[in-house]
Amino acid sequence: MKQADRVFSALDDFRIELPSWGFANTGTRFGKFLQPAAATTIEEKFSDAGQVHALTGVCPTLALHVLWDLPDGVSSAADIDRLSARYGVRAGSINPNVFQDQHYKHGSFGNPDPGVRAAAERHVIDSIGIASVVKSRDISLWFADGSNYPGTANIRQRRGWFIDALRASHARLAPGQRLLMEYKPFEPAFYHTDIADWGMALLLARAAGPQARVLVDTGHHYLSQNIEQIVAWLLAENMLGGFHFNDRRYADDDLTLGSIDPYQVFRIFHEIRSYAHETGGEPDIAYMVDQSHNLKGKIEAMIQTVCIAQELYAKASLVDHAALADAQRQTDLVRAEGLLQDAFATDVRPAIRDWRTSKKLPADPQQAFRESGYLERITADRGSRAAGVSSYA
Ligand code: RM4
Ligand code: MN
Ligand code: MN
Repeated sequence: MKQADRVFSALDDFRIELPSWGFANTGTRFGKFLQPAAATTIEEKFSDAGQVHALTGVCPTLALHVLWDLPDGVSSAADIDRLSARYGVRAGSINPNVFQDQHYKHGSFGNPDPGVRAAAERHVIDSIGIASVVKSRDISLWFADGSNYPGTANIRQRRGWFIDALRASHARLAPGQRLLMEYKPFEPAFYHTDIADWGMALLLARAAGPQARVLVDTGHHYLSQNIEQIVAWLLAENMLGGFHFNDRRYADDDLTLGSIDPYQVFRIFHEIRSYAHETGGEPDIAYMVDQSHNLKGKIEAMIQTVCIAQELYAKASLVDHAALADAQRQTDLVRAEGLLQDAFATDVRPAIRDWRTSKKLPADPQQAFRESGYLERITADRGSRAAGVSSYA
């Protein structure tokens, strides 16, 4: 296949979900810098995501956060159909929140208090109900559970509580729905985190039931960890459910995907393309962005992320798998490595522009956004209201 054809067919199948929280005012634990254009209602989040989808054509779904977007549970879900019809994006993964309420101070599924564990389980089960109402497939679980000081938590006992609550939650899934298990090494807990790495997430997903998979947030690894190897193993185990895209320099920084180490993202995509090539089937992976920019313009940052993801995915689709297998067989190390380096060094931007034009999309979505006047319009409309601050961070 010609290079341009490879890029076209790779992009045809590549969809990226946007996070509703990426359009809201967020900050660090030291403070927030408010943006007048930030979305403060779910309608504004749908509207902003609709802009990104209209310009890139590859972001048809919006991840929703139950506490921030659907505070009244199933009854707030009723409006989602109207918003989807109006703004052209559907509800994506449903993200329960079992970390912000005061009673979660010592954990949710791992809390020593059975009443709090039950409340967390109820919230996850309610979230599964919301997913059914808004016709979402994935319920994406991230737990802040952990402890700050040695000896203060019974790690094995908490693991058992997690298994019980995950099984009970999994039992409520409708056919076709999935539970995604996200892991994170530390923060907010600084001594132990109950689901700290992919091994723990994998074991818990297996214990939960057949519809559970692991979610890899690219920022949730220690420095220098080989993320593509984790991806390769999860693919081989048929346990890779999805990604949260972002980049990191120090810890869970939520920087723009590929802004620090684009070759890492390329290598992750290479493992996925290579798995598809070898098995002859596309793995079923939900690609989602998990970034909420404090300094960059939110919509611009999303467009930039989507374009970078497409570029790196397209580059990974250029690797010549037959030649690579041959070089690996012959242990021709320099040729094998060179095949990856050549693909990574290829400028795929002209082919991506052509792909966009062929889909009647703007060749440069960022420029099209700047020329659209949307940002000026929402800055004036939203900025004139009393500064509303959304609940996140
Ligand atoms: C975590 C993780 C989750 C996100 C929370 C707020 O670090 O990335 O996906 O929902 O932050
Ligand atoms: Mn995440
Ligand atoms: Mn994170």
